[in-house]
Amino acid sequence: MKSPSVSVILPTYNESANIVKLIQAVTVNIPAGWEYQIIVVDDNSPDNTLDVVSNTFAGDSRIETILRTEDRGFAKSIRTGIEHASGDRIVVMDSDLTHDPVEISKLLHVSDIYDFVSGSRFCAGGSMVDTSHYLLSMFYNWSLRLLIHTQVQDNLGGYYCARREMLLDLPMDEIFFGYGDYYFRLLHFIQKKGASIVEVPALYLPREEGKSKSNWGKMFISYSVAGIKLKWRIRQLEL
Ligand SMILES: Nc1nc2c(ncn2[C@@H]2O[C@H](COP(=O)(O)OP(=O)(O)O)[C@@H](O)[C@H]2O)c(=O)[nH]1
Ligand SMILES: [Mg+2]
Repeated sequence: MKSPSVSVILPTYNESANIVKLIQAVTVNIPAGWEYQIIVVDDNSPDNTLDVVSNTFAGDSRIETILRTEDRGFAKSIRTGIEHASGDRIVVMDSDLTHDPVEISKLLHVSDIYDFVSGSRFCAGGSMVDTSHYLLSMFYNWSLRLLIHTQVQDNLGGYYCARREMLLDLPMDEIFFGYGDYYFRLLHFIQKKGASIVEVPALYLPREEGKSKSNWGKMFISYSVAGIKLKWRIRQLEL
């Protein structure tokens, strides 16, 4: 019988100080019996993240790199990774070690039953080490849920496992643009499709090395605009 397989997508921008530790941690957390592929999708990081990966894991064909130089961006990188992937399941996670690879086996296990499994900070047992970030995100998630009526509590987490075929069948152009806002568009279109979604608790850790590219003020505005645009789009599609 064919072994189950997973592709882990790691979008990177200037993560040379985190990426090796992350790939090693992902590798040890893939359950026995699973085939895997780790795809680092990099937007031409000036800190040479991709060279660090290629040099450290040279000769290991399970670790793949994709260099993007055009039409760059976080959500578009994730789309590139998904379209390149060959595993039956896809895991997407940030590359700064905020998403703990220790959750991978749980995500994979639950994805035997559900089409989409979201590692959530806000369901029972989920949390975030950075309390102010946690509270702000929680407030923001309430507002988002009021606006777009997603069925999950964490609409901005971005740590998930899904069936590849289900993801590829989504309207990708409607979803994969922008930054973390792509995640609530993804959840909306999965929900609309009638696929099964479940949240499992996850603890989000502080970024280990380097700096976040997010700016709270800008993010607040751009995510709010993205939420309103999605609401508008939902109305158009329902007409
Ligand atoms: N490929 C790609 N990855 C990005 C880009 N911006 C951020 N990332 C990666 O996306 C993840 C989340 O970014 P981060 O700066 O930590 O944002 P935060 O978690 O919202 O504070 C990290 O793995 C980054 O390296 C981008 O433009 N392109
Ligand atoms: Mg981060």
